[in-house]
Amino acid sequence: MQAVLRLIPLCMAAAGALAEDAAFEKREAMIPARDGVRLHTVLFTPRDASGPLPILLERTPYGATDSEKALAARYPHLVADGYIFAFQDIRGRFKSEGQFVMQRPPRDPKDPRSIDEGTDAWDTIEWMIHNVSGNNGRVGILGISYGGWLTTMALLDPHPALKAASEQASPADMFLGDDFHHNGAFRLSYGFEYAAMMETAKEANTHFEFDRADTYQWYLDLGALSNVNDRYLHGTLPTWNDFVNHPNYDEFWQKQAFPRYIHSPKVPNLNVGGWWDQEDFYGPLKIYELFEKDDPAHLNYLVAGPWNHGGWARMDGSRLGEIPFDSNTSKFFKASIEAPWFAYWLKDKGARDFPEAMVFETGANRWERYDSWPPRSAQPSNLYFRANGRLSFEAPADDGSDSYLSDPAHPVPYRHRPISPTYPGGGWPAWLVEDQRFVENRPDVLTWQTEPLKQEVHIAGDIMAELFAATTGSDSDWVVKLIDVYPESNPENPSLAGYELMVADEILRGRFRESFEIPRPIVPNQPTAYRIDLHTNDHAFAKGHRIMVQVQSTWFPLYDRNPQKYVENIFLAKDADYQKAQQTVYRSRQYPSHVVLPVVR
Ligand code: PG9
Repeated sequence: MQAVLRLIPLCMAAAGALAEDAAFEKREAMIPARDGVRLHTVLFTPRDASGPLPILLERTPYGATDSEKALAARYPHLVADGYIFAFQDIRGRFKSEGQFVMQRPPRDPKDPRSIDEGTDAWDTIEWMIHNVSGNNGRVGILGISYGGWLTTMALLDPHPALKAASEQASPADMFLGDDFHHNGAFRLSYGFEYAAMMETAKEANTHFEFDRADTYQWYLDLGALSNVNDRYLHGTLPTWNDFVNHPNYDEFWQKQAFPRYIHSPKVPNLNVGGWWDQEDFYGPLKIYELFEKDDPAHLNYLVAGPWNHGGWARMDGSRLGEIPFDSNTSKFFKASIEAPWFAYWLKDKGARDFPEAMVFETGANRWERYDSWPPRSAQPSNLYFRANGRLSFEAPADDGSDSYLSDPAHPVPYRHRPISPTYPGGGWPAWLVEDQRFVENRPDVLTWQTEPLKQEVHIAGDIMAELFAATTGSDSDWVVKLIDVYPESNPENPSLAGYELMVADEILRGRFRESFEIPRPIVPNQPTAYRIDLHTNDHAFAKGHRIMVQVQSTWFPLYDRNPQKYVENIFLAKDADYQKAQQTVYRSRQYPSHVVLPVVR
């Protein structure tokens, strides 16, 4: 890409020097993008630099970091190593000009006037290397989640001065696996609350005001999704309207998803994900996989740790909820992975000895270095649903099934009630590690489990659920959860006695079982095969623990309720469309429902 930057007169407005003893000189700049829109950027230059320094750029829709205190709290390890830091509001948010578009799709490169977040990053880098004094001509970019997505956008057609990146928890596909949908099932509470947060006010992250303390009850009282615009939003939030207008995996979703744009990496990139990321776990693993397809220069790397969304930056990583990890995994990440990564590429310090995949094995609580991900050593092993709630590595020799009534009027809560709003705080950040006993005895949750394990079962790699199921309805959701059950007596950590820890999970909206583009009704009462990708993991089920699988058809209000009757567009369904359905999960010779585990020992 040619630089078409219009270098308008330097618009660096000194924001006033900080206190005399401040470690950084702070400046604010309105950096011009190629279409004239100016992007608000806060720049921190170390006062004690002994020579030129690289610039680290973080772009965000949530309000650029603008205090030295916040910078030091966010990047202590990188501050210690010495960088110029640049924090930028993306277009249309906070103090930047222009129009915010939720996940603005990559531009058409044939149109020279087109812009996207990649060109904004490009123009910012071009401006900075010419206008920020004391820089060494090299720029790194990093960010978490939306910031990770902005980082990935900067990698599609990177500026030549961009020499290192770390995409962290970036979404990759909002219909298939990240914040807004999983396998076509709509993430109701997240989608609604996030759209309200981002599109209610330009210079604020707005939290929707619920009039119920338990949002489970609020969403249930809401009824059909068509009531959202009728009662509350009245068409004012573009993102909500996009949800309504694009119920299938159409061009709208495909043109903002990364598979069609990511090719061979041109910039070294450290992809970072958390095993219990409640928002974007699919994304970083998918981005790693896409870049990995053609990486002859070996520029693409993976880190996966025992974290929730951004946990490596926001908490010490020695535990998540009740689950201990025996060491400060975030400190390890910052000091031993992230800092050396940028120091090597931007400052020529250290050695290029990064493992291809640095992965934390939960359960055993240790870091493992792999030369590929998923590891080649894993053996796919089927764990079958059997009679009397048993799970076994032996296939069923008899016929059988289990069933439950799924009632949209009484959906299974996804975490303990009362369910606080998604943001800020509350139970959202650690819900994936909540003890699943709170739903185990519900009549609409089926459970199968192994005997206590005689030896450890270590899985590393990709997990798949192969479900054979029938419904009396003509559409249905299927949720599968893989759970590590702790022994009833757990002297090492009594608070975990009998604990049911979810290690993998996913939902599939049945209408999309054959195609995400073209939904089809389910034939009622007919055993039907469903493949549900439970993604990738590295977990040791310890000796004495059990492996458990649960199946259910609602997970509320994380996912909207499936009416269980086929309608063209669930966002337009009426209250009367929601109906009960009798669900049957088969565990027979002909229909042997099972999960496929990548067993390494
Ligand atoms: N999960 C958030 C998000 C990223 C991208 C798009 C929409 C939402 C985030 O934490 O930034």
